[in-house]
Amino acid sequence: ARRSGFAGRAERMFGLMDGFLKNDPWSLQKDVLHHVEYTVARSRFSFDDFEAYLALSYAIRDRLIERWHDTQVYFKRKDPKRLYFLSLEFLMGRSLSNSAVNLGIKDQCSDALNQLGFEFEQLVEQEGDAALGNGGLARLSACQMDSLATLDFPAWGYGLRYQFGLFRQVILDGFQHEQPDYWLNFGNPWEIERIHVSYAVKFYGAVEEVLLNGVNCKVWIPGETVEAVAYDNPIPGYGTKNTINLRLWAAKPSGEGDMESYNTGDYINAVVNRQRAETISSVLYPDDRSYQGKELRLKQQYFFVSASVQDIMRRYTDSHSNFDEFSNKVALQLNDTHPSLAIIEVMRILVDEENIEWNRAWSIVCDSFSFTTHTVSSEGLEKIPADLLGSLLPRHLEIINEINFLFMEELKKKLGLNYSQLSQMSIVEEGAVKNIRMANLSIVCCHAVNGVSRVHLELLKKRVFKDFCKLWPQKFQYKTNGATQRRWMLVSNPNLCSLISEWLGTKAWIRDVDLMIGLKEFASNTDMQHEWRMVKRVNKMRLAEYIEAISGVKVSVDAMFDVQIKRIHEYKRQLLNLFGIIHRYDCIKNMEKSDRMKVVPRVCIVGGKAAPGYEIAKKIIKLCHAVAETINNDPDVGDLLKLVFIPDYNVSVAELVIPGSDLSQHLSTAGHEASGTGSMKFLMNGCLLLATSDGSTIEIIEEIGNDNMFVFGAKVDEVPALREMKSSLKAPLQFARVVRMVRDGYFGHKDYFESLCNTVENGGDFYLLGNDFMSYLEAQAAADKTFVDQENGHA
Ligand code: F58
Repeated sequence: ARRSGFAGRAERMFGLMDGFLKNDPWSLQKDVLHHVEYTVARSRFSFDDFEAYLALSYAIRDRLIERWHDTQVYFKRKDPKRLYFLSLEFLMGRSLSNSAVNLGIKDQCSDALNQLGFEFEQLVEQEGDAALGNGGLARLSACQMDSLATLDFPAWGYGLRYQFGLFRQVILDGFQHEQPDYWLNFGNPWEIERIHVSYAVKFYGAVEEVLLNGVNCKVWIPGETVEAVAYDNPIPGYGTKNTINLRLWAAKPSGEGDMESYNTGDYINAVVNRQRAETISSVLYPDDRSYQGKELRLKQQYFFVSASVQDIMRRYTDSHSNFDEFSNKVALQLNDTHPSLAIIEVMRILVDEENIEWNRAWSIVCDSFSFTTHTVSSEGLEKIPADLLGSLLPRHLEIINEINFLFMEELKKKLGLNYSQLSQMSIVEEGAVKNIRMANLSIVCCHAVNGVSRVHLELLKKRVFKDFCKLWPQKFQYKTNGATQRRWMLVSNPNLCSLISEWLGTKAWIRDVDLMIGLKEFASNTDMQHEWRMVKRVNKMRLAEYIEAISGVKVSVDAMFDVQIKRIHEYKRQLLNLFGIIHRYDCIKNMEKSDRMKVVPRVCIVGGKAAPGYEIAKKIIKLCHAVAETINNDPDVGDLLKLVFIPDYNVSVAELVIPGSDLSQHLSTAGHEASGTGSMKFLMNGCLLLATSDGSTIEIIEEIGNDNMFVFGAKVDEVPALREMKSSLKAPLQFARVVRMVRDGYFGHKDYFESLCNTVENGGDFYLLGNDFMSYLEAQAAADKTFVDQENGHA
């Protein structure tokens, strides 16, 4: 209730300010031509698609800036509690279409362009993705920014402006190769460089004790300084003027100490060394699950945290003379543990620079910070070698040790001298290499810890953070992930949206997705079914064209489009999908010709990137290509079965694939996917799900009912026992047969695939593919049946 009251006030306030810039096609066209001539510096009588894309983007950005200013002025005056979302990753994808849609000016833009001889949809294709993240966690950050803006929150996101985003995946002879993502090479019209918003970030050096006003104080004398420069990316809400900011930091050499190094005489070396500062924000780490304690990664984390915290504190102290109100005005939300050094940085500033007494600083920090975890296994938790942290950030290590000391003392009082438990909960992991456990640090210092689905919270309670949950049950909660319907329907599937708005008689569902339930009453309406199917068919045709363009494979839109797109990982079990496809192929080959008529034709689509060092994941990609090569060229099979791998999967590819899918697969071994968000995007687009009972799927099943999806496989609670029994379980014959085909070289590359086969046989099979195989095939058969029913008008 508080939120909507607030939103109402914001709306009234924003309503008072009518922008300078008009949004009719004529004004837009004038602005586009202005930018062609004066920003892109091309003649307004001759410019190409890319230049038109740039000019249109600048024209839209002007409108974003206007709203952004109004938003900042409004919130500055109101001084509400602000939400700061700190994340090392944001997968924003493209901005043009999304901005035009959220500003409500897409049709006007189209009209303006048509008169100039350009097409909006074609210009959209000129934009590269902003891929500043790996996978689900990073795309969730982007969706959350859209929601925060739309729901009128006074929120800002903070992140890193990597010069190279997630690597580009190039497939050569079926093998993945990685290439740098030169996303900034042609400029980025969506960002605003703020050279005057910059902060010095310090590293290395030592801590010294000095006497200040008769008191012994710790002073950190850093050894290196780098400058953080802000790049702002305005994020518009839908149906509101609220436009929030995503502030990304880039590293630049610092001007500090220039004279000294130049005076030493080695001018060239001094300049070259300074330039090295830029490496801090140069590249995103492409690992989607685990960490190595790398110095550069730690530098990135602290660089981003230090700049963000300085910026946040500056904004706070602009209007407050002390820190009494800090936690009432500032909420710092950490996206996983990657930005958790922010906690220590705030503590350090309060204690060392603001001279606030430790206990008071501690309570300000605990009240301000909360964090979300996206991990299900203890092995996936982030650890940083204490030596590394101590050399890069000596004062921060001291503060961590002090926090841990006080925490251990408190624990001893509560638990007694239970050393095993104390050592498990300690922030510092003792051993040959001393590590700082960033999750333990975050739990101890934050007032709230949240999981990303209901079962995720249960797993946190039962396994990952068992002891902490017992100690502080009130801290732990969950917020099941979501996906924004603005990006995943309005931008990517406008025809379906028009249909929904027409049948519902309102567009209100675009801000409040629950209203889509109203469609239920039309579910059996044959007109609606027909229209729905036509929309799907057009989307499938578009996807089929794309598939042919990238792979040369012609696919029939009458076939079921069966899709699995996500990062390649053993736990996500793309291998189970491939084994299912091989089984299907084998069945078709071995059946009587007359029976082939009964086979439901399928186009199996797989896409995703493997982390560059993840050998098994790379082999899965190669196997997919090898199987596709055999199947797609087998005349016995024809249109009954096709397999295509979509290279370089990213947000904009997902926007094309999802609306054209009939069935989507989410096959994680139960208990391994913290939530999963892909399934939600498919569902919104009227696609059936074939999934294990894992992560958010469990809640989806409760919402839509078991009979509206194909659920298979072991349940979360069954998995541990199955793993224990694994060596005594015999894999079904059908499973053994498909693995044997791969082992024996049916798809070539016999030696190369051997280690892949070993992961699922000989007592291996940690992810239980053999165990789940038969129920997977049953679910697939049920999907076939439903698809035929639907084609016959029974669905
Ligand atoms: C994902 N985590 C979860 N991590 O796997 C997924 O179940 C969940 O839906 C999603 O977060 C959003 O909550 C994930 O994507 C990463 O990519 C990290 C990036 C940095 C390195 C460690 C993994």
